[in-house]
Amino acid sequence: MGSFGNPDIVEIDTDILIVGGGMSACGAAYEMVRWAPAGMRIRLVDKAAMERSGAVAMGLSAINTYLGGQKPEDYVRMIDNDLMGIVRDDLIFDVGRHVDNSVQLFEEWGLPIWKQAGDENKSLKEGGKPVRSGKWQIMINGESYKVIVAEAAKKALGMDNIQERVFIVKYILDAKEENRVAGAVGFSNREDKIYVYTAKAILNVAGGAVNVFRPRSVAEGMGRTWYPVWNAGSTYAMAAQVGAELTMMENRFVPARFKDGYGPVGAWFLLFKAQATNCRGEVYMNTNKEMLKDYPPYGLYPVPASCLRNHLMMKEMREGRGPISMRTDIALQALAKSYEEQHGAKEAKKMIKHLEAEAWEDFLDMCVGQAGVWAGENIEPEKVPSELMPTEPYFLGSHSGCCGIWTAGPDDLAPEEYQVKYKGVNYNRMTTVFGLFTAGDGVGASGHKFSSGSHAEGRIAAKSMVKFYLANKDYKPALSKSAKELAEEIYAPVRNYMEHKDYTTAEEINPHYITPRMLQARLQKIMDEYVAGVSTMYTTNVTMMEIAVKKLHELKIDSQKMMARDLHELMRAWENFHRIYAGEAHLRHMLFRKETRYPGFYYNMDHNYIDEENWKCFVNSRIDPKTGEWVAFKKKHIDLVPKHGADAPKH
Ligand code: SFD
Ligand code: AMP
Repeated sequence: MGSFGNPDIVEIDTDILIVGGGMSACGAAYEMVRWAPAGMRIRLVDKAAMERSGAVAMGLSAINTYLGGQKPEDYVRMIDNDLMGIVRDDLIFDVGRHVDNSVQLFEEWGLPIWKQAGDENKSLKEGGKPVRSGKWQIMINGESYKVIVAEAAKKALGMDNIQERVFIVKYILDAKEENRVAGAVGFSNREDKIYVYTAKAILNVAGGAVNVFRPRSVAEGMGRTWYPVWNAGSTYAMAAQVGAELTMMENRFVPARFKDGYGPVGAWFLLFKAQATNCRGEVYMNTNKEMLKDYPPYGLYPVPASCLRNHLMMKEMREGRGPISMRTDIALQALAKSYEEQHGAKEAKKMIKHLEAEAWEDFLDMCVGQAGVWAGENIEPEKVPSELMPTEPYFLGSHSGCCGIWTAGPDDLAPEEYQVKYKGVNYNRMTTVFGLFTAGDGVGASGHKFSSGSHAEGRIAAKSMVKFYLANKDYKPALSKSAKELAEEIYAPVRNYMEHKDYTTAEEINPHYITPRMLQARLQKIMDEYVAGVSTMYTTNVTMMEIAVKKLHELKIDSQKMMARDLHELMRAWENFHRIYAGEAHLRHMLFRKETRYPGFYYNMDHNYIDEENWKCFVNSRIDPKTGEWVAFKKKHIDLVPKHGADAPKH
């Protein structure tokens, strides 16, 4: 173990600190350099290696947000409906009007984007028409998507300004100025080093939260989930701990995914036009259509919301008509038949081979584990269907969910209620803690950004941060805790281990400490069984949630006894601290909202209905950083784009 346990403390002063190296961070790094005045110092810190960090690590096969000439207003309407009417129109519109430029840059940097016949050699910028899987989505050859985007960010920022494999543990408030972020602290997961940063502004973009709930995967498969296992709710926890207002943390995303491999379904539903059926071969989206009428106006939109699609599927599962199957067989055979009819047998043969390759590539590009399941189970998708399953819940603000942090909107769109001002000036994407910004999964109440929108939002935040820096150049951060105190706090799990390890002969069993793995299992069990996880088929009630509050309280006390035998385990310990906070925020918001806004994501059986009159509002919460007290409250929702009236799309 060498000198492990006596970390060097490295203090770094910078102007801007970017925490995370994912899509938002890469967008921010690229954009910030373009606006930064000479001499402005920027530093990016990622817990992993940027080429393969975050949600896009494995690559993607589609870019889910590319407007390509469609109106941002329509993009707002689609998202408003998908997230059951409670979103921030200003933030969404802002992403909508900027996102295409990010996609065009990806192409310029080398990302292959599928084009329609005849446009193969025309870039998007030159007017080349992409192959659309859906109204908003385009297909890519994206195995190396993240590598390409990270390379551009690294080139812009320079490797001297980037630190990889440093895990940020917490933000630190200024010692002199109320509600102002002054720095961050973290540790290397490769060397025995603690880093203490001071900064004038911080971008908090450490992704969403996975593995708060017990996953469906078991034993050695536990590392398999849909969203990235290494994103542990740091974004939400670290912001909440310094007093940033969270919003819509009651929202979660429960995607329907290919069973066991967690392969995404979008390309199958949208590009290959597959349908999902119950054990009798019935298409539940048709047979259960009437259920959509229970949720006006959302259920009546041309494309039912993601949670409502689940709602219709779950009825089949609950009533014993599972398994649910994606009819890849029917879809591919239908496409093959149409090729034969249109192009003749010889040409069709080539086209069918190509089609089958595309079906595999969808997973090879984005979720290689699913291709592994197909290979391992001898599944030929053109011959047999594959099972679908709703996954365990995830917290995210960039995909089809909208939990996150409350932020300022753009000056030209955000009404007074949606602005956050520092010294009288509104700063787009600033949280309610001055100097602390966020993007991507961090920004609440504005889902469906996906990879491209997160990149664009990182760029939006970056520009705003430069404005903040310029207006507040004289600020000198003063940390409210000494570097030594912070180092001791971070290494507490190491101390727990060192001090008590010789007490028993079985290293993992000890009355004085608990392994991060065990603590995580306990958190997941509480969340799963009481807070509407898979074991109760996503149902809970007020009594169950109140029990969970007590259990989480005990868990938090015991979490102080987590141990760490090495740097990797230390990271596991701190990920758990973050997961607990993210989980608690979710629970507290769910308890506060007295309705079931997202049937199909979770059901509060004491209030199993939508109450538009009383609950068409944001639920926000805040921890008082001085007392640790957590309060939840309502915040007014404002429609800026007309929704279900005359302007709404027709069936
Ligand atoms: O098929 C710390 N996503 C999809 N987006 C698309 O555009 N198309 C798709 O096809 C999408 N699909 C999909 C997607 C994700 C996944 C996992 C799969 C399939 C299998 C969503 C996007 O990927 C997602 O919206 C964005 O990536 C979100 O961006 P951002 O920046 O909010 O998060 P990130 O990229 O995960 O990056 C997080 C970074 O933070 C680091 N980090 N660093 C320091 N300290 C800490 N404490 C940290 N904690 C985390 C991470 O290392 C990472 O760099 S489909 O399903 O629809
Ligand atoms: P997914 O693969 O489920 O993450 O979805 C990728 C994209 O396709 C997202 O924009 C989803 O909203 C969209 N999508 C997935 N399934 C459907 C469906 N059945 N109908 C309409 N849109 C869908």
